[in-house]
Amino acid sequence: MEYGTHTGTGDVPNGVDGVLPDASRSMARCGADPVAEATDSLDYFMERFGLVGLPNAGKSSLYNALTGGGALAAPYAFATKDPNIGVAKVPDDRLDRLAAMSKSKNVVHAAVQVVDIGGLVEGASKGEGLGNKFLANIREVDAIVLVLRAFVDDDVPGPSDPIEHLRVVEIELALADLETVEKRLGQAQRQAKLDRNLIPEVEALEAAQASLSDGRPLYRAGLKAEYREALAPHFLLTNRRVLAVANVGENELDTIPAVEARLAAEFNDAGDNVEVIGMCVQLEAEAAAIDDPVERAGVLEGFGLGEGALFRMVRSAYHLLGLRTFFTTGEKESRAWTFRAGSSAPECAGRIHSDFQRGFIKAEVIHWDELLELGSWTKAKEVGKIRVEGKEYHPTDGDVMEFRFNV
Ligand SMILES: Nc1nc2c(ncn2[C@@H]2O[C@H](COP(=O)(O)OP(=O)(O)O)[C@@H](O)[C@H]2O)c(=O)[nH]1
Ligand SMILES: [Mg+2]
Repeated sequence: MEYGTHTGTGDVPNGVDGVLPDASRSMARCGADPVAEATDSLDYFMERFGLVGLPNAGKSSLYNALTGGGALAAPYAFATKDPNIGVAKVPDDRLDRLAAMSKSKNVVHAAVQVVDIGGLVEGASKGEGLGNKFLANIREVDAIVLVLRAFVDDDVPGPSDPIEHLRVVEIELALADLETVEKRLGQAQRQAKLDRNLIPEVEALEAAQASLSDGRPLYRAGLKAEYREALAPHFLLTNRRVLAVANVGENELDTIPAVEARLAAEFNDAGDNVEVIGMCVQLEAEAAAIDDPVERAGVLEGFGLGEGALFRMVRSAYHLLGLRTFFTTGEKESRAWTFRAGSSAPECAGRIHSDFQRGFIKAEVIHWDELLELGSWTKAKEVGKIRVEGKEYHPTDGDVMEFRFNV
């Protein structure tokens, strides 16, 4: 019987079989850094963003800016050897302030996986380019980042109108989905004659078919929530949220607001499913490659990019997926943890370790800004500002928590 708390010290219980991936289990035996262990296990629930777009839109440049440079690349030991999958951290000023308050030795930001999905060309849905491999990769992501070229450069082949890029990309994705939907629809219609429970699925598939055969992706189709849910098991490419990035040229930074407005108007039927952001990927990538934050800030300033668009982009993508953050903070470590909006306290505890969820007893909670104002956990406790919450509690974005559990 173990009884413990998690206080942001990163001391995940050791010797728990069947929970951590093999690599980190053996690392535990070698007495490796517990933080590295925990981050390895995190790969298992990190959300994935897939970069999708036509050749020369700037996908690989954006991928490098997000995962390879000094700005956002997260210090995660990464299990996969796939050069097209990387990790970007989610910048969060609240975490930095909590870490300063606790004088934490370690600061660990939340992170997302980024996948550079090459191979989308006109005709991809009919097997052109990478065809099926492309489609398989894209099915594995939680959200799609459409990279749409808006820069003019005679040395780089291809159209430079983002709307033209968007048209081609959307047609390919919609046609691929149409094929999946029609295959299933025929089957479901036959089965529904014997099993009336399948009727809602048939209706959802019919609604999807109507939109897709007009070349309209499902994120624009205004499908009701029940339909989108009924379609979820089919892993359709366009039944998910989209972040559209317009890649504007380095000499056209002043056009960013106009390009964003034009694209946003183009997505006026997509509601909350799409967010639009304009940036110059090349300049962002150059700045991101600089490790020293002060020097990097200077370069961004010099380019006229403010804090840079990468931060804004990752934050938008994170929110688009309905992801929220809770914190743990202590001298050893302050850390941001990702959870889905609406999760319960035990589910949040499970983000740290499955034992915390299984043996959940209670959570001690305070909102980050209140804690910061009081100056320390001890002080907050003294003045009775730490709440004790049970299994039914649903944490909110910005909660700082300690869990008590029993395994
Ligand atoms: N001038 C200019 N060139 C860019 C910009 N972004 C990307 N490129 C160039 O466009 C080419 C294609 O970019 P890449 O990231 O490889 O595109 P991908 O095919 O979508 O992966 C490369 O030569 C980049 O250097 C930009 O903002 N301005
Ligand atoms: Mg590329």
